[in-house]
Formats: sequence, structure tokens, C-alpha cells
Amino acid sequence: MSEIVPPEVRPKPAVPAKPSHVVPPTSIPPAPLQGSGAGGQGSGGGSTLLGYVGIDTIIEQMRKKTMKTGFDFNIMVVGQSGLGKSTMVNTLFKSQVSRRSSGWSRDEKIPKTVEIKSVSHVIEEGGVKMKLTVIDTPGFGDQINNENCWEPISKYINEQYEKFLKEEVNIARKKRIPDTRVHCCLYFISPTGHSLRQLDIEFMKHLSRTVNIIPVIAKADTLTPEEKTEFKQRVRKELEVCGIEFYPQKEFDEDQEDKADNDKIREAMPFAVVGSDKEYQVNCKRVLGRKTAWGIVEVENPNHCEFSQLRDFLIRSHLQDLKEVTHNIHYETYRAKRLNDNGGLHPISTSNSTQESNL
Ligand SMILES: Nc1nc2c(ncn2[C@@H]2O[C@H](COP(=O)(O)OP(=O)(O)OP(=O)(O)O)[C@@H](O)[C@H]2O)c(=O)[nH]1
Ligand SMILES: [Mg+2]
Repeated sequence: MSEIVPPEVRPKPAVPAKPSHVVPPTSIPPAPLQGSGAGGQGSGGGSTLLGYVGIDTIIEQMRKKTMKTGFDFNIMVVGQSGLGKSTMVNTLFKSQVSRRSSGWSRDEKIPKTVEIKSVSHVIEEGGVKMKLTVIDTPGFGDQINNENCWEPISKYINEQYEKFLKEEVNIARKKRIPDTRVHCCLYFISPTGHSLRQLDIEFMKHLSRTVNIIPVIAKADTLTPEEKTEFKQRVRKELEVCGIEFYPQKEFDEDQEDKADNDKIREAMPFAVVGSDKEYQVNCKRVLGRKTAWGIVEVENPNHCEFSQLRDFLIRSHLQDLKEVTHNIHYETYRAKRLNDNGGLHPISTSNSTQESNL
């Protein structure tokens, strides 16, 4: 049996993470009849273009295709017991993401989670369909021995990679492989105001090798704004000292612009969130919130907590990048190891392995 050689982490391919501005083909002025790539007008060198080729319409073509096929996006919630993970699953579905309930009726108390369970909804906006799946996991940390408590989570993540790999190496593989791989894992940190627990450090260290980790501070309504700012700083420092790479990982910043954008996000992390699946009337509007003796904490109000920032980061700005890092880095690492291992799957040509991967 061949020895397992851990694969090198590969650089991310240069695919634009954020959508570029799309100019309708009809409004594009024709290119000069004669021109050259680098030499400027009339420099004579390079290729000669005879007119508008229409390369820029590829964005529009990709958009149309995505609208037809739709795409999957899978978020997992992980963390110690009772930090509000299941509540967050409901919050995500009931918030402006979809305004749908994830299954519990309004006044029912959310039960303790005892097994990994996923909830999916197909959300459609502007003609684009997204199947959003949130994977809820049982909390950990309340056993006497918490050793290796990340194993069931790790196992689940790897099982999804395995499923995808099996589909990919199939001779008659599907044109569009269903993607159940975990694109991001929200790691819930207890709002102690002190420091990370050893268990959190161990857990994140293990998971960050296989999945995009996004740390979040749970139940942020229990911290004052000053405590929150200080705690966030401390958590960032501790993560750095412990060498825990959370998403967006610095090494995958594509260029200066990307780095500047991601630096801002990294400085704002971990997002301090509040979850709730209850609605209240505030200023003639129904809002998701937590009712306290001194008022209502509005989940989607950026002045009250950072839930909407987190949601925008996940869906509006980084969804495609999360999927790409999952496919090109985490899955690729799994795949290379697995094929090296020769455990039943024979090495396949890599030339078309990413074809129709539904990114
Ligand atoms: N103060 C506060 N309480 C919250 C928040 N989110 C959830 N809770 C409460 O915390 C308790 C536990 O919530 P769950 O969502 O069941 O927590 P969990 O992490 O899924 O728990 P396990 O399944 O046992 O791991 C419930 O009473 C929730 O109402 C929050 O943002 N702030
Ligand atoms: Mg739960």
C-alpha cells in the first residue's frame, strides 16, 4: 500500500469571487478596429482585433446558466451545548433569507439537539434558485470526558466529500453532482467575556483543516458593547496565537483589493450574533427579536447585533468564494489523500475532475 503523502495546499484559481458589473452586450461600444493588448494604440505589436468579439458576455452566459440550474449552499452550526445553534438555524430561515420556518412551530421550545440534522429550503430571488441547507449538530462540552468530541462532526464533513468523490469517479457520472459538502461551519463561542476554552481551540484546530470555519460569538445580547469589543479582540488574538486559520484565510487572498476587503472582515470577526425565532411588533413592523425586561433586541437591526452583517457576508459577498475554497482546497485535499490511499477508488485523470462540479 502506498504511503499517504499529505497534499500541498494549492493556490486558489483566479476566478473572480465577487460578481463583476455586467454590461449588456448591446450597450458595449465596438472595439477599435485595430489595437494591441499591451502596446496601446497603434503600437503595432501583439494581435490585431477585427471588431467586438464579445468575450465580456461570458458573465451574462454564466448568469443565465446559474439561473437555470440553481445552486446549493450548505452551512453547518457547531459549538458547545446551549449556545443557541438550533435557534440560529431558525433565525436564518425566518430572517430575510427566506422568511420560512425550519419546522418548529412558533411557541414550541426548541429541543436539545441529539443528532446531526439538516434542514433545506429552496429560496428564489430575482429568478435565481438557491437550495440553502443548514446542518444542525448536537452541542458538546457537557460530558466528563470531551476528548475527540469533534469526531462525529469531522466524520459528517468527510462523508459528504466521499459522496461527492464517488459521484465524480463514476463512469456514468451525473451531469450535475448534488453538492452536500459543508461550505462553511459557524463555530459558536460562549459569550464569557474572558477567553476561548481549551475545547474550542482544539475543536477549531481540528476542523479548520477540513472546512471553512467562521467563528461567531453566541448570545451577544448578554455582553455590553465594550465587553463585546474587548472580547472580540481577545478571541482574534487567541486564534492567531493558536494558529487557527478561520475563513477568509489570509493565504487565499487573491490580490490587494481582495486583501483589503478581507482584512476589514477579519477585523470585524468574530461576528457577535443574537438568535431568535419569535416575532414582535416594533414601530409598526414585525421583527425577529428577543424580548427582555428592558426592551426588544432586534436580531436584524445592525445597531443591536451583528447577525445581518454575518448574513450579508455569507450570502451577499462571500458565498461563491466559500464554495470555491471548499471545492479547490478542502475537498481537493480530501480527494488527493483518498486517491493516494488507494482504498477502493482508483486514481483518475485530474484533467476533467472539476467538470460540472456545480460551483
Ligand atoms: N440570550 C440569548 N439566548 C439565546 C440566544 N439564542 C438562543 N438562546 C436561548 O438559549 C437556549 C438554548 O438554545 P438552543 O438553540 O437550543 O441551543 P443549542 O446550541 O442548539 O443547544 P444544544 O442543541 O443543546 O447544543 C434557548 O433557551 C434559547 O432561547 C441568544 O442569542 N441570546
Ligand atoms: Mg440544538
